[in-house]
Amino acid sequence: MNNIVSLVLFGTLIIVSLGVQSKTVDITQEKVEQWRDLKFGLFIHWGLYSLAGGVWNGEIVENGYSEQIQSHAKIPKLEYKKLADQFNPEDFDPEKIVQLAKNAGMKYVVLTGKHHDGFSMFHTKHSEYNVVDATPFKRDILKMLAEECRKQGIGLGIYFSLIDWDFYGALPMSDHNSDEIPKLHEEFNLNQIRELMENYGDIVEFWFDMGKPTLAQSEKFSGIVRSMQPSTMISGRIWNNQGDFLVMGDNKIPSEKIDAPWQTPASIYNETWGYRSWQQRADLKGNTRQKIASLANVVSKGGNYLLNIGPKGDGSLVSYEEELLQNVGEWMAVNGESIHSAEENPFEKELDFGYVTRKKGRLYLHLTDPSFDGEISLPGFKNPISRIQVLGGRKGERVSYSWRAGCVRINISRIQPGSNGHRVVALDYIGELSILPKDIIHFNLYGYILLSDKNATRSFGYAGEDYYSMARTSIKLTWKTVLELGRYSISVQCDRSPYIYSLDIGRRRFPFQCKGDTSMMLDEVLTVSRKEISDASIKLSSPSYPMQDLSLKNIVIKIQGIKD
Ligand code: H79
Repeated sequence: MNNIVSLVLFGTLIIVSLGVQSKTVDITQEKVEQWRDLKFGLFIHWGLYSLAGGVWNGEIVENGYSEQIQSHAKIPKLEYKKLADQFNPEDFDPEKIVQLAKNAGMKYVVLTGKHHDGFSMFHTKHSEYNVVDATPFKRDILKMLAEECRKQGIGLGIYFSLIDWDFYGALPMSDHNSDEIPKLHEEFNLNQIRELMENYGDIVEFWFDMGKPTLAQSEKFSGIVRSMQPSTMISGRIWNNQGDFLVMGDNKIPSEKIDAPWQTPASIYNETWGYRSWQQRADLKGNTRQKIASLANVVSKGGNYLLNIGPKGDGSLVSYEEELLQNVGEWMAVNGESIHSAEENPFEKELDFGYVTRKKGRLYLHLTDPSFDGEISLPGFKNPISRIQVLGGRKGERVSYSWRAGCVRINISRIQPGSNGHRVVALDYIGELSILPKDIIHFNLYGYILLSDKNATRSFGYAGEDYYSMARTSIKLTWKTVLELGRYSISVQCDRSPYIYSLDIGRRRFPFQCKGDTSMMLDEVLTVSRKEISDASIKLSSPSYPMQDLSLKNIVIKIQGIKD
């Protein structure tokens, strides 16, 4: 009797816990998908440093970013804090800023809630050094922006520096910003994160930055965000691989697609994020085109582009930045469909004419060079084409193409330049997209298929403990092979590693471990019942975080027919 009761209880428990587990997974996937769909956001670096604008005591401060002038000009804390007495941004117009972002095709805005100087642009109970208690303005900037975002229907994100040049319990400023976080400072940060997650509505992304937290601290900070709003995406700069999305280095775009959520934060000028009065603001057209190309580049690699402006201390916008966003908006009004909800480049490599994004039934070919004139070809593309047109082109105007040796050639020479020179050609195709891979691995002369590091395609990620340890990782190896009908044995050889890997061939999964000795035969047999191109891949069987390196060296897999 007792046994039956406990069995029943046990059964119920399993069901409950499975239920909870699968729900968490669903939420995570959904939040990732929603975030990936945002594609384009507005970053705003604004704070006390904006009043200084890159000048201190009448002198230009050339080194470093202007939002870090306190550090770069070695300004004593009490001197710097006096900026708060002058912070009265009468020209701050959240309605205009949000409208500008929306018109540029951006789906959310991220404001510097607290930068390294420790000044809070929101009302906090935990320090008086904030925009409500320490300035003549006396209003909560973050709240004003949050309300406006809600009104106009776009998302809000918060930037939060993990270092603090004001808080007495934090380490003093360093020249690297990768400072440890003492206990008192940790508690202060935890309290502020809680306030931010509680008082400003839904937060689409929480943008932690810099510092060198311990793993336990990264877990605590991100844990609060997750427990209070499970749908908030957390930046990788929470460090120790605890983020929900990878943040590339400032203004950096990876050279390959990344198969996990990631973002490029970009400033309008490479030299600064915060307002700099003496900044060179040249070639607006060229800079606009470069930002559009970067946006297309990022989206073609599956990422999200966060473009920054640095308003002045009085809250007004720099006209160069405003115009740049308006220009991007004009381009987006015509070409936005190639960005929003678009997926990454389906081709193995980047193509030389520019970037490719796609939707079901449609490829977008981004011609970044306004003078490009000639033919483009799409390697391995075989689908029948129903129409090719340039976005924003004259109604009914089609782009001509021809097939040569099984390869499509698209004739660009008669296409008019679109707005801002970055033209997008939309190619409509019929059926499921199928691109014939270049390197298909067949049976070799000895009658087996050999998959190794040398003939694999590698998927990259980035991981690390802090700003300075971030490095490229290999997260997946893939091969395209053709197997004939039959039964096959699989043997594996690789250097010793502590992890369990899964080798997927078509829909079959073969887990294995690397003991480091000679080649070992896997127990299970692979049966192939249909001859077709199939993917083979190796991943970590249960990675601790999405971008974990495979730590797999000298892998050789041999697939050999079994003679009955
Ligand atoms: O908010 C922006 C920067 O202020 C912040 N992150 C972006 C989004 C940031 N803080 N620190 N860092 C980025 C990295 C610091 C790099 C440094 Fe340097 C190396 C600081 C001093 C030497 C680069 C070169 C920045 C200033 C000079």
